[in-house]
Amino acid sequence: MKFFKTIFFSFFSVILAAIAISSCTPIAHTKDTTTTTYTPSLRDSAQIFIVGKTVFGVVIKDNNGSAIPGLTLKVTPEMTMASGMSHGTPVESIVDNGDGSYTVTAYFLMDSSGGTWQLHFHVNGTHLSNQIPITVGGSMMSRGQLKGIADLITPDSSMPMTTGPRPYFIFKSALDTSGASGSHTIDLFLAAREDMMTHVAVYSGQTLTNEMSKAWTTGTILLSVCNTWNGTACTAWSDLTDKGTGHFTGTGLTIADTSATPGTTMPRFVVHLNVVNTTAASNEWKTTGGVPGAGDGTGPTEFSNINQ
Ligand SMILES: [Cu+2]
Repeated sequence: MKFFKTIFFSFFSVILAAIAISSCTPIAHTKDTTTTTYTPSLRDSAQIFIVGKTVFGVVIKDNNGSAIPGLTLKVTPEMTMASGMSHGTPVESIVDNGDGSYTVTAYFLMDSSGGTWQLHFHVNGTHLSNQIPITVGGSMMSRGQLKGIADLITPDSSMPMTTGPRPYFIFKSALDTSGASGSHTIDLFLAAREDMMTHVAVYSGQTLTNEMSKAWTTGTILLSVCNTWNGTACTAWSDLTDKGTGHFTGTGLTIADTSATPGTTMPRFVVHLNVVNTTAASNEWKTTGGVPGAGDGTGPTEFSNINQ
C-alpha cells in the first residue's frame, strides 16, 4: 500500500509538474509580419486653434484601435499658402501623457485666411499618411515679428538661391495684468526661422544657421518690453529674463497702456530685440522690415506691437 501511495504521488507530481510547465510555457508567437498602422486624432474634437500659443491634445491609435503611449512623436503643423508655398510653425514641446494621448504646445504664425493648415505626424520616425486639417483663428496681431538685417537665412530649400532677413517671432506665453500698474507679469516665447519648415526657440547659447549654411552661436539676447509709452515712443524699457528655453519673463511691469497708438485696445505691449552673434562678434537690433533706417522704426528701438 505504501508502495502504491508512492507510485500514486509520484504520478500525481508528474501531472502537476506537467500542468505547471504547460501553464508557464509562453504561448507560441507567430512572427508578427504586419506593420502597425498608427492613426492620429485630436483628443478634443472641439479644439480651437489660434494665432499664437495653442495647447492641444492628440491621440495616436494602432490598428487595433488602442491608444498607444511611449511613442516617439513629432507633430508638424504645415500651412500651404494661397501662393502654393508652404511653411511650418514653432512647436515647443510634445508631452506623453502615458495614456496614448500627447499634449502639444505650438505657436501658430498665421490664421487660416491665407491658406490651409494641416497637422502632420511622425511616429517612431515614420511620416504617417493621415494628416489632420485644422482651422487657425485669432488675429495676426497677437504675435510680433522682427527681422534681421545682416542676419540672413535661405528660407526655402526648393529655392536655394533665395536669401532674406531672418524673421524672429514673439509670442505671449502668459500675461497677468490683473494687478495694479507696475505689478504686471509677462512670459514671452521667442522663436527664429531657420527655413520655411524649421523654427527654433531662441536663447543665449542657441545654434542658428546662416544663409551660407554656416552655424553661429547666439550670445546675450536682449528682449525688452516697453514699460512707459508716451504716445509715440517708448521711454522706459524693461529687459526680460532669458530662461534658456525660448521663454523670457518679466515682473513689476506696466503692460496696459490706454495712451498708446490710437485704435489699439489694451492690454498692449511693445518689444524690441537685440541678438548677439558670438561667432561674428557682432550684435544687431532686429527691425520691423529687415532694413535699417527711415520707415523701419527708430534706430535701436525698432519694435513691433503685440495686441492681445
Ligand atoms: Cu502662412
